[in-house]
Amino acid sequence: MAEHRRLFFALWPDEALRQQIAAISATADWPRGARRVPAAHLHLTLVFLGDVPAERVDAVRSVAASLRVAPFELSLAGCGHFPRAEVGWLGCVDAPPALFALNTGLRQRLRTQGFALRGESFRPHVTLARGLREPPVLPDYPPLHWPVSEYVLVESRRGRAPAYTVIGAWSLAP
Ligand code: 2AM
Repeated sequence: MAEHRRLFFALWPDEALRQQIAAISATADWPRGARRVPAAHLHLTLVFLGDVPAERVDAVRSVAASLRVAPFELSLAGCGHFPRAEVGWLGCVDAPPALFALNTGLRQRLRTQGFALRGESFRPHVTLARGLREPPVLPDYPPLHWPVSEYVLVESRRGRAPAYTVIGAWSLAP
């Protein structure tokens, strides 16, 4: 069978922000069975591609390189729950148009290149835990400031503990 790689585009917080998010997650009251996302894996998914034939990864990189979006700032606040996926997350309040431009720009270009993407709407969030049947209960926390200057392409390897590897990064430019 042809080799495939499981890929997604994401925003990857820097170490300081990751530690802030991890600290919130560490003090939450998680029910039994919830699987917390390790600090090193915390991210905001932009577009999930799923399994991509290895020979098409260069086309994915070209799509990323063809996009021009200016740097922007995010504010993480509050929390929420996707009941079907059973994930609990930190929300993104007043997300700027540039974030949606990045999502739409990537999706449109990927589709033009023949990549099949699901039609789901984009709800920016940072997943904190999986296997969660009920909404998370987090401590109160002040909004987290996230200056975004790049987006990344990530490979996800399945296993008992999934492993994420950043395999490409592109700078946002005014
Ligand atoms: P999440 O952002 O809600 O956690 C890698 O699996 C990343 O892609 C995860 O962050 C995950 O969701 C996101 N993702 C989006 N759609 C997915 C899907 N159909 N299957 C697996 N992961 C998906």
